[in-house]
Amino acid sequence: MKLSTYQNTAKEILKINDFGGYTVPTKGLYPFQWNWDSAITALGWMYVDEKRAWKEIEMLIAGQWQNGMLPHIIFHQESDTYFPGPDVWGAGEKLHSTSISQPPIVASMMLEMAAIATDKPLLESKLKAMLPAIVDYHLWWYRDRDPQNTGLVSSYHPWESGMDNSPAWDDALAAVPQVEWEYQRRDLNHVDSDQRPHKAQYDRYLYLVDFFKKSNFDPQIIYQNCPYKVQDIGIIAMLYKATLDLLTLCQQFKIEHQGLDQLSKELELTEQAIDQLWSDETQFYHSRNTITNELCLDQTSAGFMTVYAGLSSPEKTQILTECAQTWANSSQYSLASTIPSSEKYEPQRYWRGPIWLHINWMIAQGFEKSNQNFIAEKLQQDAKALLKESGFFEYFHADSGQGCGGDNFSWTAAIALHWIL
Ligand code: 2M8
Repeated sequence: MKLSTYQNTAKEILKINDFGGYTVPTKGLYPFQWNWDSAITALGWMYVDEKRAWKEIEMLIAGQWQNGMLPHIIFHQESDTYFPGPDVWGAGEKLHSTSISQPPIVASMMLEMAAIATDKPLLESKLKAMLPAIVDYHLWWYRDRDPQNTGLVSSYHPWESGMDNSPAWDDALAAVPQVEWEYQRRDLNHVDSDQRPHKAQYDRYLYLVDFFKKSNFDPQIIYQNCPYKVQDIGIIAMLYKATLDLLTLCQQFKIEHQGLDQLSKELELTEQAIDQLWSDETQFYHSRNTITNELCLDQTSAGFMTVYAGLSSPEKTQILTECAQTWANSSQYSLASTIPSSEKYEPQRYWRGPIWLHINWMIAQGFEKSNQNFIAEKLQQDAKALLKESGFFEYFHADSGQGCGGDNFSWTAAIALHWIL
């Protein structure tokens, strides 16, 4: 098939998932607006219609809470194909939403969008209108999720990490009680159960959702009593990178906001604290369960986000480069989301092994900037092969290359347009 045919398919996918200003990740399985999906998808829209691309982020900001949080899901309209929906979350202000966030990459995507924008007046007016809200969003992360100024924000739910059933959360999640009420999952109507999380995990995901509601979404109560609190290396690194990118945009477009100095200080705090998440034993960066104060010693691709963020020192980047090489060569396609030598590696099960192309892209950027082009190239080549062999799936089996999860997936289409094709 010709390159232009793939590009047209990617553009068509964005159009069929367009619900009028926001894009669903894929129809049926995920019928609402997801935070980091939308940020990536906006970048894809730049190759179709720039005005529509900025609209995607406007719709995300439309769901912003007064405290600055941009929710993980905005329930713009009803749907009975997904669970848990707005009734279970019982949250939201101007719009129904969830009460947690997701990896804060929107500022980084806006910087990428600014770099390729051809309509400069549109770019300038949109950034001037939207950047203050994004600054508020970052301030929310640092204020509500790091009240003790450790430099390392906490996540309160595996769904907040975006890497839902990653082995990194196994122990932290096992300590969360399970709901006892009956419920009906809808994801299994769309996807094989061996590609999705287990019931034991859903029982706990739902307990946390209930806990937030019973705590009236009060940040202090949640900070003190949440049975799941993790300093997620992925979120911390992506937040750091996005804060740098946000400050760059604010400077470039002369945005004034009284919180900008605060953001610069937060960057320094994270730089000073990041090595607390390095393990000498595994020679890798990990998340930390702040309830037990233990590192989550599983090796997942989230650890490489420190390279993407420019947070790892040259020495550690060298160690991570060697690690990435072995890791990439241990499955048929790279980069598996869990190290294939782990006994927890499952090449088809969601965030426990499969390949996610947006993650490949971010990790590749990190290694490219560190002059480790061979890894960046391998990730890009494998992404291209997966796309050509299997199509625009949500994620891919790391050994067989089979497309897994939902088909016609928005972030896969967006990353294809921006990086792969
Ligand atoms: C997946 O997560 C949702 C919950 O947020 C789910 O499984 O129901 C994750 O892959 C997440 O990272 C992603 O944003 C979302 C929509 O694509 O699906």
